[in-house]
Amino acid sequence: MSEAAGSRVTNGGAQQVDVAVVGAGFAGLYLLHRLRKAGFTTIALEEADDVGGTWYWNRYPGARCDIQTIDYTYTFDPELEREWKWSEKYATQPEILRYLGFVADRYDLRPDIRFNTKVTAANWDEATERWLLETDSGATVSCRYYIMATGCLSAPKPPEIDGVKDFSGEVYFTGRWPHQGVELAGKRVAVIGTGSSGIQSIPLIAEQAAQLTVFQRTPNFALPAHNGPVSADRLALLEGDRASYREQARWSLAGVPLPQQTVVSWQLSEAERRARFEQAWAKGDLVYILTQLWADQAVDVDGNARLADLVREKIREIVKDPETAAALTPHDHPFGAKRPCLDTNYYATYNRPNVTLVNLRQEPIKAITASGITTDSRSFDVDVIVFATGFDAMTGAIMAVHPITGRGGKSLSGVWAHGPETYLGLTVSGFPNLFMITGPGSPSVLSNMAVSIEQHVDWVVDRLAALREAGFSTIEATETAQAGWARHMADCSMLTLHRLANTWYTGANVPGKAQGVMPYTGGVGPYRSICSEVVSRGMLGFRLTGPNGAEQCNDGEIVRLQPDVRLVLNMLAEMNLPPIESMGAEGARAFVAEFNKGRPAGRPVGEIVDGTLQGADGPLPYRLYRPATPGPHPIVVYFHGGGWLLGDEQSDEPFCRDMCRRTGMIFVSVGYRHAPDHRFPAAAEDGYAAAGWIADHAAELRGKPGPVMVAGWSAGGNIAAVTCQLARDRGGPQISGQLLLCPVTDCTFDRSSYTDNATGYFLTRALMYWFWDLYCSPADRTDPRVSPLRGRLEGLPPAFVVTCEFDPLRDEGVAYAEALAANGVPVEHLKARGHFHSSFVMVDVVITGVSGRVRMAQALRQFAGLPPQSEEVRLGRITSPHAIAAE
Ligand code: NA7
Repeated sequence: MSEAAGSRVTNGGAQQVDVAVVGAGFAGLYLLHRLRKAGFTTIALEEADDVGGTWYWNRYPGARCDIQTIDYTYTFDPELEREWKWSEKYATQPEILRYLGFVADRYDLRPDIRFNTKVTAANWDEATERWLLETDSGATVSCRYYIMATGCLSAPKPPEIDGVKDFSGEVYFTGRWPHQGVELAGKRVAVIGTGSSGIQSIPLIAEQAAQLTVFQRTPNFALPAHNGPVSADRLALLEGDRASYREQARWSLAGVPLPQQTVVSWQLSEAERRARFEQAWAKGDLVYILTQLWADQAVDVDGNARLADLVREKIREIVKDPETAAALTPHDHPFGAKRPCLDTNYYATYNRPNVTLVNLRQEPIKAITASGITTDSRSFDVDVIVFATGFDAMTGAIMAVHPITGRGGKSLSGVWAHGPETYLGLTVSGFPNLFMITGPGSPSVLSNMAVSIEQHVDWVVDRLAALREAGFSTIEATETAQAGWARHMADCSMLTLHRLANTWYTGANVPGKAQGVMPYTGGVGPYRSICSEVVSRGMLGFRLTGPNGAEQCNDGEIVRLQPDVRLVLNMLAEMNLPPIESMGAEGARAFVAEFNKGRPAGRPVGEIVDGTLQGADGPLPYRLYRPATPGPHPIVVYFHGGGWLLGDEQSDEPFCRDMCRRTGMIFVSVGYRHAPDHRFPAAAEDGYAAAGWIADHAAELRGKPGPVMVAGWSAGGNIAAVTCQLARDRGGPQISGQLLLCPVTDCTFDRSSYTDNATGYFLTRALMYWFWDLYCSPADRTDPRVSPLRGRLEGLPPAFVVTCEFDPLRDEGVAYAEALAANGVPVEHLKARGHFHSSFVMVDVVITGVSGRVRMAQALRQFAGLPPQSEEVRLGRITSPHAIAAE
């Protein structure tokens, strides 16, 4: 045991340091190095007698990393990278442990680590603004900052099975495997658990044991690791340009430099999908197969099922006994929603004569007895029981290991009783100067941990140095910021399928634990940019205080946009486009056409027909989208967006296709005339004429005769609203409902959404001014045919109005919905939080728009007097949190 350089021991006996760290694994070691370089006095407290963390404890046979080791490594020092060569694609536990020991020695970290020391309590002292730590050795530590580098999988889960104490044989836990190894030769061994630890160890245990019985509760997806030397192509990539390789990893989604897939599964033929899958299967790379097959594999149940089915086929091919194969085949969770495992001969092990699989779903364990394990239907006498039953993940090591008491005597376990709440996964409101590395709310276990650890550590140490520089002594997340982060976390997790599985990611593996997706699912790169944004916005969401009453607090939420909207807007910002209004009408049209060209048209519908209808002053083109189901279908007359100037009957094709599929209705998108050649009221009169023509020709269009519905986005929403008023006043056509998506409804620009969202959300105030100028002279603007809010609103068809939070048009849409309701029109209003003007029509990229479109489709079906469609019911269910996918 040694004392941190520069630290002091006071009269009370507590060792005084600037920063105390718990844990000497990957995170703790790098923290020590960075803190020391930044000039902080530091000590790390470590329960084990050596460095290594997870890799110190998990010594079971076959323990390896499941991210390729050239990626699962420190990158902060190119010299270190040059000095250490990994021997395998996936290093074994002993090699990783040697590496961490090498790092500790190379940077002379051991003098600042107090081994064999467990923290037993941590208390925030308001008066001194310091944390006081108690330890099992009796020594105490006083520190300004307290950092938990405790790892995500360090607190093993108790076995939860009666009778373990009665067992007369040997008991081992994979997470606490004896250092001297275990002699299994000739023994009858039971393994309980088939997560990564079970799947890695079972093949090796089977080779040694006389008889191995595996007790499986839930089958897991496993993929061959194809371990061996580091793959030559990856190595070449790394060595070709190490700095850029590492930088790409830092900005990637999972912390491994792989591109983002754009092709979705239904755009590929079955043969193409199979070829991609076979290539991935042969690669033996978890991150590759989790991200590189098709873009919808991790976000869409159908896209995921296409991949999961192929993995299931492989299991059936490898395992000879069909009953065993069936038991080993997962059906209760999407592929990747639970962490898939990398294996070496796992499935083939069940073809060995000395291996038996017991399916606990059919015969649950009743108890452990003196001689072995008893299930509902059998007893198994064994000499050894290996528990590979996992961990109280993410919060276990932080919360359960020792009481942490923050401001006002509040305990962390009390505050987290209903689930962990953090700001950025790094801090907790009410716990000043406490940090967590890879805590709940950080990308951590859904990423390459090495990359996430380095990012967290750099961010925290840089902040501590900046606080010192600015003369602040405390830092604490605000409640607003923390609540905002929880909302953002929930928004992100709605995008993935993790919420559809019961896993240690969600806390479901520990009886009684609060449930919810704990890691940040928004990706490593986006997370990194958010952390940087917190700093660039003056430590947004943190309260900083210092001596003599110094205080700074920029309160607020760091991400208010939906996560995919944020990505789209960042991408658009990076394109540095000139303002659309500066392009001129022709230039703007060409730009929009080019922009749309790059986007997929959308999923197939039954039929697409182009034709011509009669407008107010001559023929107009239309495009009709017909569902694949038998007709005749109700008809929706659709008006595209584009400020009365841009777009055409094809420009909202992804939205029309999507809505056609969801509603089971015909969508007829009208190519109305555009400004500036055709100014007000051309578009309005065309809209009205088109609705009449379509209603009159419903049978010819193979639609259902009778009332039609109207729908439109933006200026198209304006035309749809106006059409309803004109139809009422001019004696038809009959309109049974209106869907107004971000409609233009009025000609005043003084509502706050015009100011709040004037720039930065693609549709700008300046662009709207330009549209208005080209379409409509000031004298005409109060005409209800362009400002329907100024028209008579009684007697209009029921409406579904959608407004988006970050849209200049938001407040006039809100005003229209309210005015309709005030005039007795049945109105449903969707106020889309975190969305922008284009959210719902960017079908291919703004996935969080799905639930809104589900509601729009339901509304249209209701207008048409139809029951909710079964697909909607399904989509409605899968978008509700914590539902289990039963497909
Ligand atoms: P995991 O992945 O949590 O796996 C634990 C396994 O143990 C899993 O199959 C569990 O089944 C099973 N288990 C847990 N408790 C019981 C009881 N009481 N009875 C029967 N079976 C039980 O932990 P690992 O250590 O394998 O892996 C953790 C991570 O480390 C891994 O994801 C990688 O990231 C590295 P269940 O699924 O809960 O039905």
